[in-house]
Amino acid sequence: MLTLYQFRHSAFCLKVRMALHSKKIIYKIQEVTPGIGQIEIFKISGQKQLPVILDENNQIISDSSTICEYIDSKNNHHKLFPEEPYLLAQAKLIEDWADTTMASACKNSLINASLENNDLRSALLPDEIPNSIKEIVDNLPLQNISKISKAFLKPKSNLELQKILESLSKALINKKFLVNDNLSIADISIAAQLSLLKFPRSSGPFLEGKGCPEFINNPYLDNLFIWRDNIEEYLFSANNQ
Ligand SMILES: N[C@@H](CCC(=O)N[C@@H](CS)C(=O)NCC(=O)O)C(=O)O
Repeated sequence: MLTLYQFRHSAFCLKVRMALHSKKIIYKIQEVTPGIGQIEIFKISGQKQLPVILDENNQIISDSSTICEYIDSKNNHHKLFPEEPYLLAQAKLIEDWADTTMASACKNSLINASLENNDLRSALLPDEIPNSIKEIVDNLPLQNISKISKAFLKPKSNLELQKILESLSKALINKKFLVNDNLSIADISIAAQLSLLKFPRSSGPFLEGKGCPEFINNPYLDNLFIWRDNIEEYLFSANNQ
């Protein structure tokens, strides 16, 4: 069986889980501890980032885009990368934007939000970390760090992301999928990064609905988060396991 090495709350790992579910591929998860656990990842894959997969033939693949292309080639159920060149180009351009510009803006926003919110900060720690240590992290006096970090983070990048996502939200009012009329890598990549702004059901009860207040409380983004929840529901619902 295929093994996915992951960090529980990584958007790139969620992207791969979504791709695996869309192709109805059975897999097992190996949670990796940030830092120490990445030494093993480096040994097996030659780099330290997650996600990484190990397939039935002991082949190791890293990078979510490469992994998704590999997953898509495994069977013909729900092609994630459209065959028609124009649609393929559209899907890949959206995937690339989600994985780069969007990913870094979402990460900045989440870091900022978690500096200000104790609950969010401890819920994001890996499950294996004992509660006693989580409590210490909860009580760290991070308010001053928060002020310093705000001075370094560019608030502009957050506003630009909000504007683009508002357009996307509007564009998706009468549309189920971003490219043509089928689920593609474009939908999965955007939906996965949105998890950092407002955690979906698949992030578990402690995180579901939490995230970055300026996105969660923006009424123009309601439709986008509903669209994301529908995609999650469709991929992760019991009858699609
Ligand atoms: N381009 C990579 C990015 C993966 C990535 O940034 N992974 C993060 C987790 S979200 C990571 O492993 N960070 C730990 C590190 O860089 O040491 C992909 O698409 O898989």
